[in-house]
Amino acid sequence: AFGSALWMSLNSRAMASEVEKAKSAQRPSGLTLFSRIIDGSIPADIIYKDEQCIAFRDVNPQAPVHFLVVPKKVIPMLEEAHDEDQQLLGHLILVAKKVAAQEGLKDGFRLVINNGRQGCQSVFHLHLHVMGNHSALLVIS
Ligand code: TR5
Repeated sequence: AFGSALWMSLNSRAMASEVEKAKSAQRPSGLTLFSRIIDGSIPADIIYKDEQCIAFRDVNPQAPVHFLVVPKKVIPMLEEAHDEDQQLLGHLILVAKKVAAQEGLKDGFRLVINNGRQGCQSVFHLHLHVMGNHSALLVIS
């Protein structure tokens, strides 16, 4: 048990340092890629929009239906969301559900948030992946 506690402690320290690296390496100086999609300067297949968020198809789909729900507010990663973002985070999940229904995902779907480099996050503007119509065993990487 001690060995495993030690491993967990070392491992969580290593993960924390990876997250720090991801933050400093990826923090955008200007608009994020997804802000550019939101402002229309980069094209995307937009399937939903409201005053707080947008949904568009993932350019590299990992399932027959794969779209992203992205808040207009730039929160780089889930870890940087705060209590004041509670309403927005709830809204994103409800929009994910609504757009999943709009996309015909009647038999269920997966909702994924990658947080930080160790969590396989590559675009540092918070987003929810919604995936459906395929085996639930798929892993996003
Ligand atoms: O790895 P994380 O969780 O950060 O997910 C980022 C997602 O953004 C990936 O699934 C990418 O395939 C997706 N992505 C990347 C680009 C892009 C996109 N989805 C729609 N449109 C995109 N454009 C125009 N450009 C991208 N680089």
